[in-house]
Amino acid sequence: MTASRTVLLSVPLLALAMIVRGVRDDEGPVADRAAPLADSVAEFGSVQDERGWSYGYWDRTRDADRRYDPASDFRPFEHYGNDPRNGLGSHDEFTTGPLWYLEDGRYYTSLWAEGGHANSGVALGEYAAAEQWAVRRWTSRTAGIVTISGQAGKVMPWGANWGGECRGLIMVDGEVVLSTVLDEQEQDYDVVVRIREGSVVDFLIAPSPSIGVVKFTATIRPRSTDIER
Ligand SMILES: [Ca+2]
Repeated sequence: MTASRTVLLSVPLLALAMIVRGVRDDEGPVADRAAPLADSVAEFGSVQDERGWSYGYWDRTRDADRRYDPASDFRPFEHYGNDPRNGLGSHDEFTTGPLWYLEDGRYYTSLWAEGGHANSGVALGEYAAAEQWAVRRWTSRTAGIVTISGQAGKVMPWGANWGGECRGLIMVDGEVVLSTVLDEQEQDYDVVVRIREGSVVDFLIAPSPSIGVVKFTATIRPRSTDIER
């Protein structure tokens, strides 16, 4: 069963969201009919910074202040393709497609079209004990109010080391606009935010300290008519 989680940021936006969400017809909610500005799955690819999307991580273990600063703590992945040692891309239980990753066989930290994987600060076999959050980034070329919606949850546990929850966060220009538990019940989410031209929207997958295969998708749609495509 799919649950729904909605996060609304302020009274004016709450009012706006309630109005929009209250209007439905056979085509579904009004917000769903707006053509997306961005789609994390459809626009996933092998080139960094293409169509506004980039793929990287934050190494919290090596961060002196242990606080995520989008301007200085985001590191882009350098490797794209398959991960034969980690094996995330070759499991029968789920399909990732090609992945961006940090270092196959040393860290699990990676991203693929529908999701990603953090690395734990707890040592797991030959894997380095480093708390690394996977960070999918979208940089806006427009300004206005948008709805960010998608699905988030752990795809599957792999026994004791991979049981338990992870965390998913969305940050807009360094401000947390969504923080959610990623457990084995996949959830729909949507959040209404104001963005500016050049805004950085980060989708973070964090260990808790459990890790695992996580689905975290995002579609960004305009909420207001002042958005220029
Ligand atoms: Ca920092």
